[in-house]
Amino acid sequence: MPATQIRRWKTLAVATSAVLVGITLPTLTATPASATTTAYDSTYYKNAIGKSGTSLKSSLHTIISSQTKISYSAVWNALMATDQDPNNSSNVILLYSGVSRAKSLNGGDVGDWNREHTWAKSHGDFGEVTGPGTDLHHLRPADVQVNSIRGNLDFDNGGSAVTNGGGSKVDSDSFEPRDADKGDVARMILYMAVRYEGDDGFANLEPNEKVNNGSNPYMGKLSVLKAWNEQDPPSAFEEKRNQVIYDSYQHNRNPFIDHPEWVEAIW
Ligand SMILES: [Ca+2]
Ligand SMILES: [Ca+2]
Repeated sequence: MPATQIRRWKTLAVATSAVLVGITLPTLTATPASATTTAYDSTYYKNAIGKSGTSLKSSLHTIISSQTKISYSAVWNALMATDQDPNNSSNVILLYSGVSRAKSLNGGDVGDWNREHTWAKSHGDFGEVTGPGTDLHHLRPADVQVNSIRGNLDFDNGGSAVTNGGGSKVDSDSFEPRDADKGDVARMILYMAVRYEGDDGFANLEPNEKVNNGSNPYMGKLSVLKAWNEQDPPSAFEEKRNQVIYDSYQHNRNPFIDHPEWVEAIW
């Protein structure tokens, strides 16, 4: 056989391998969009890497429970930093509505923004004392009236449009954030489930498949939150606020913003 033909076949074999690799890779990475390695894998997350299920949840709980806690009054100024409008440093971006509003309009009147507990504080009854009630990883600026409409509802798809809600919906037993906030909400709720395991004087918070959870320490619906995590991957805004909380306030991270694929690895 001429040497040139052997070379051609070898070239073909290499090309075929490359194609096969090309076919295989998308299958291997068919987890949520940001299933990537991060700068923190070899440091902050080193004891969690390679784990899954309850083992991963337990490791992450230990890692993220090492944190600084702030008072509820300090939350105001913290949110002005974590949720600052990237296009206007005088404003914050409000959860659920997406509205950009002056930082100075913090308060309780119509037209103000206030401190939304994404994990409703009545679900586990942790209130506003320092702890889950002041944890910046689930606290967001929200319009006073939109916050009131969300109330302590569980999360699910469906309902009618919330007035000035940016596309968020509500019905008698659940709230659906606008599309751009769906993944944020999912990752905040699941952060709370991992951070609070009942070992620090507060309730063990967990997601479940129900609505109407009331004052039980549960938040639904897990299947919907998992879908939202995939549908709305972490944005630059969400990643920045995670970094600001880590660098300047609590010194812990939301693992699901760094590794959204860990939602499926645990639940
Ligand atoms: Ca988002
Ligand atoms: Ca928990």
